[in-house]
Amino acid sequence: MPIRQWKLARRWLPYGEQTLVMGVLNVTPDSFSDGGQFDSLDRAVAHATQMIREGADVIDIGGESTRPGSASVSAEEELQRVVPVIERRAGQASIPISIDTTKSAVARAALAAGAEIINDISGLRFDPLIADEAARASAGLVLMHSRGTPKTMQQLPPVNDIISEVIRGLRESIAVAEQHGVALESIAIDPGIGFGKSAEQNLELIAKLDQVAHEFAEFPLLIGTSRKSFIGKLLGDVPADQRLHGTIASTVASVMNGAHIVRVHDVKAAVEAIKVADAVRRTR
Ligand code: 7PJ
Repeated sequence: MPIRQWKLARRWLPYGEQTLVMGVLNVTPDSFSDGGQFDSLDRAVAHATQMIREGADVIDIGGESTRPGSASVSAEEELQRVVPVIERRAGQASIPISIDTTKSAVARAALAAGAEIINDISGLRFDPLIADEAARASAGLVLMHSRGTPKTMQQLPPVNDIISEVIRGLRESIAVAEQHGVALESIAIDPGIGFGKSAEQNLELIAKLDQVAHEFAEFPLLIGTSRKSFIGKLLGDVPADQRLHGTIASTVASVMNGAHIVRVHDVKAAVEAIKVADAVRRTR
């Protein structure tokens, strides 16, 4: 288990020995329904601070809900949501901030405000100019596999070999990133749990994550299972707020199968589970 380094805009992040935890910070009106702009800004910053206290290694800030079935948001609206939070948080710079966006204009503003990673759930399919922004800032770039758009992905005809499809899609995304001048050491890959996959295929991806890890051995492997609907389904259609223990099980399974970074909402629980999983992994 060699320690390797992921190149971000202003630092190198070691990975491979301890699994890294990426805490999710949604700055969308649905997550902060009441109050005005100022109130949601304060709440978002406080939430980030709490996740850092709980042991998060990266904060992933998103201003567009990319949940399957969701509508898109304009770049201006997305910017107004995320930039003030990044500015406030990056001012206290302790851990790197990631911007969860598929738009190059949002990525550019977020990097200027202090973000060090771009997390693109479309793997450069929606706006390839994201790669130019990553290259210019030498930022980290997460390339996630997805099919269709958030609006259409659950209606797409299923592919029959999901492992091959994820490997093919990620190779294509990496090639586009390279063409735009992104350094390979800045790229992380993600199989995109829940994005255009059936519940069974999500389980298959976790179960065979070692195959994906093996194919992309030179890249950090990120995975996000947190509160996703395949967990709800396994537990008897429970809502998102009752998926914590299922999330922990899928997170630990992912870590044992080669994930280097896990994207979660519940940082404290994930950090504790991963400390134990990492200790077992190191003893192997
Ligand atoms: C993911 C993400 C994921 C990465 C979302 C949700 C949906 N970014 N953004 N990987 N999921 N890299 O959190 O339920 O799995 S949004």
